[in-house]
Amino acid sequence: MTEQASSNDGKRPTLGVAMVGHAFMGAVHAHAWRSVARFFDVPYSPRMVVLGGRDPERTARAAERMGWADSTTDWRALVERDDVDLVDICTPGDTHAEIAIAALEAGKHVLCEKPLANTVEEAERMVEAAERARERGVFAMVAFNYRRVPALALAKKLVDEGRLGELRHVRAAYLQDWLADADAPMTWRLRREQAGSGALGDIGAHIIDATQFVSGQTITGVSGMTETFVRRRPSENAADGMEDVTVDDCAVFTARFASGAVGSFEATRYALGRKNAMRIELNGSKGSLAFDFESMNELWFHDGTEGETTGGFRRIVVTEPTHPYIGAWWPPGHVLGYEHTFTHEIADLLTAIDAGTPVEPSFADGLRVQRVLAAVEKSAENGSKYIEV
Ligand code: 4PW
Repeated sequence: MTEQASSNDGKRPTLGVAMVGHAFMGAVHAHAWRSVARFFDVPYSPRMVVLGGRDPERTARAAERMGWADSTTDWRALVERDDVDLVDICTPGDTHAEIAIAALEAGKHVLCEKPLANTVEEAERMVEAAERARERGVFAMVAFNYRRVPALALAKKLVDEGRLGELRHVRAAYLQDWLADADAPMTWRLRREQAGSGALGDIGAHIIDATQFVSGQTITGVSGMTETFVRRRPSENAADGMEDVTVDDCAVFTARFASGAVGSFEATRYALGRKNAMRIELNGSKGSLAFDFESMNELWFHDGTEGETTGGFRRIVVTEPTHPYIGAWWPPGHVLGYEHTFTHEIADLLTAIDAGTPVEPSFADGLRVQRVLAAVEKSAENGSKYIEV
């Protein structure tokens, strides 16, 4: 580990950051690394030291565009660098365990994209590595960014304050449509060996984490089904121009929560017209909450204690400085976007590293989600049998 928190001319100490992967997630993480210290009073000034990728020219171009000082195709050398304090992993799931464990063993903090891994076994090894690293003051976070949507952070606050009372129903759906066209080309997200699973792990993982986070309850059992609607897709990698899709296109499952609440979950890439509709509704004995990411600055709240005359769902526009994270940004009514959730995540991570307080979501939280994903797949393979998590 380098001289982290080394002096920076009396300013905030620098924290050397390396990132592996520079596609969609890499771009949004890089954006957050660039902006976090400009808007949040974080304890470190991140220095974007090096970007890792597979192709030297593409990686160098991405580094230049995104603001990384250097680039490399050797992630092993990247995690060993003395000027790197934290490794940010934005690669497909099949590489998460190897890179994260190597980085933690090298004494680097880790931020790892979700789902944590492709299997429960990999996730368990990552948790063990994170626990060993923690004893040396090294932190690991899994990037379930939606926890840092201000409206969902507010939802959690309302639940924690008891505004919903006893939780009864959780209703969650993550709806996209980018695969609805049967001619859409093959991508790594449709290969089990790279992605682990399909819609289930990619977007179902988000609603599993988000509902557990907001409700404060863990999922204890599931019954599910999965489907692959288009089994072969155009591919440059295949001799005959077509490649088998080896993951689910959609997953539907019911769940029990530790408190006795029940939930329904749906993850699909075939909901025509829905682009990134991550929807969550919670119904309790005293009130209800509803959220849809396509209107991410809004939270709907019904206070059942108000009575019928003035009750009813009301729209909270989550842009007030008193709302979570908003104080760092714009005046009321000037809405935030997808990218801000990553800035919030990194702000919280830097604060926790400095304070030595637990980082959330931790790798253990990531493992918890991984166990639910595995249980849904097992249930689907066994005719939707109820499987305990
Ligand atoms: O993590 C998710 C991705 O893998 C994202 O938040 C949305 O769904 C956008 O792309 C996928």
